Order: sequence, then C-alpha cells, then structure tokens
Amino acid sequence: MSGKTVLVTGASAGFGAAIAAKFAENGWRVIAFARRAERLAKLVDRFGPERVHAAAFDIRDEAAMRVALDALPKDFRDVDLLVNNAGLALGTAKAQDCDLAQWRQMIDTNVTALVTLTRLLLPKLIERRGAIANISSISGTYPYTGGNVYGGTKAFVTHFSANLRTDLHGTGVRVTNIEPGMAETEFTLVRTGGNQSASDKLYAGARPITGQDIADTLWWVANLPPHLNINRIEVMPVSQSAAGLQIARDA
Ligand code: NDP
Ligand code: 8X3
Repeated sequence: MSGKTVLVTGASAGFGAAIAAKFAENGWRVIAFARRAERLAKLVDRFGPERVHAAAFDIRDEAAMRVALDALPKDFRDVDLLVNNAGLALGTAKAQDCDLAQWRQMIDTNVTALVTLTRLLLPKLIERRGAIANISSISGTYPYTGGNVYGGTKAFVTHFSANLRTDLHGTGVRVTNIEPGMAETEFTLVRTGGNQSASDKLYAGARPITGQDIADTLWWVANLPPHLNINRIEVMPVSQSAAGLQIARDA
C-alpha cells in the first residue's frame, strides 16, 4: 500500500470509476461515493474492503454527505486527495426551451455539492498537505449551443479551483482543475435521458477521450513532486476543436 487515500465522487461510472480503479490498483486506499450502491459494491469486491470503502448516497444531500464522512473507517480518514468528479449535464436544448428543474439539478450537483464536500474536507486536506482535483470541462471555457447552465456550472468549477489555489496559498495543498473535452462515458446517456443511439452517434468515429485517459492524467498529476502544482489541464480528443463565433443577420 502507498499509505495514501483518495476520495472520488461519482465513482460508479465513467471517469470516476476509472480513477478509483487506477488508484486502487496502484496501492492507494479509495473512498468511493456515488448513488448506485451495486456499482460501488463491485469496486469493493474487485479490490477488497481494505482497499476500497464505498458509500452510496446522493451528494446533493448534505446530511447524507456528513454521515458518510463521519462513518469513514479509521484507515480511510486521512484523505490525501479529493477528486470532485461527480457531475452531469441534463438536456441539450437552448436556454429559452430548458427545464428549470434540470438546471437546478446541475447546479446542485456540479456546484453546491462540490463546494460543500470541499469545505468539509479542507481542514483534513490542510493537515495532510493534500490535494484537490476538480473535474471541470471545456464547456466552462468555450460556449456552445445548448451548453447554457452546464457550461456555467463548469465555469464556476474552473474559477473556484483558481480561487482555492489562492486561498490555500502557503498551506502546501495543491489544486488542479481538469478540463476534458468530449469523452465517451455515460455522460451523453444521462444528458439525453437514456438515448443510447444518440450517445453512440455522437461518439461514432470520433475517437473520444476515455475514462482511462483521465485516470492516467490524474495519476500523473497526483504523483508529481510536492513542490509542483498543475493549475489546470485542458484536454481534448484530436478530433475535437473550437468552432468560432456566429452571426445572425437582420435579427
Ligand atoms: P458519467 O455519467 O459516466 O459519470 C457521472 C458520475 O457522477 C456517476 O458516477 C454518477 O453516479 C455520479 N453522480 C451524478 N449525480 C450524482 C449525485 N447526485 N450524487 C452522487 N453521484 C452522482 O459521466 P462522466 O464520467 O463523463 O462525468 C464525470 C465528470 O466529468 C462530470 O463532472 C462531468 O461533467 C465531467 N465531464 C465529462 C465529460 C464527458 O464528455 N464525458 C467531459 C468533461 C467533463 P450515480 O449515477 O451512481 O450517482
Ligand atoms: C462535457 C464536454 O463538450 O460535451 O463536459 O460539454 S462537452
């Protein structure tokens, strides 16, 4: 065992599942949070309860989050790395056609839950001279049609990461904002309300980022010497690039 502990939110699928497996495989203790208990149980079965501790709850529920943190087994209490990964996009409609409940769910998950967990763990992370990795998105930098509130939540995450770095000046705590582009996970299935063919169509022929790519990137970040801080990483598949501005004439 490395003796180190990582807490990964959204460890039941996509990036989070790949990150949890990568760190567990390489000797870290992993705390895995997500709603789907059966997925987390598979992670515990695969690596053993001494390596992976799982807690299934909705991270929008602050009371449940506090219970999960209070219930961490002794060996899992010294968190060295917090990976704020759980998140989602809901819908692809233009702002004027969007569902407010979906907007609120994205804000509650991608922003409110992320800052809550971060605040609760900051004393421990400062004590351990630990690290935080926030999974933001290129959608926080580049606007696109239908990105509206999802992109807004990720712009928040990107700027929160930068502000955390500043507030944590002198503590030794490292903060990295990871900004992936298109990645094939369950992301589009969730975004489209379970439309597998829409998801398959988006990724077809595009060679998107994989969960493993992001796990490998984070593994590199986490294992750099402690005097180095990677502030932000923007990563896209080669097949994706920004497409520029638009003009509506006589509007
Ligand atoms: P997935 O849908 O594959 O995974 C999302 C994870 O978040 C799941 O484990 C899910 O677990 C968890 N999650 C969602 N809502 C909640 C909640 N309320 N409480 C607890 N856990 C929750 O998507 P990705 O792996 O792609 O997404 C991971 C992160 O990466 C997200 O923040 C996303 O915005 C970001 N991202 C994704 C990109 C992509 O193209 N795929 C690109 C850039 C960033 P469960 O459902 O079991 O609760
Ligand atoms: C997900 C990447 O480009 O689909 O954050 O918004 S994108």
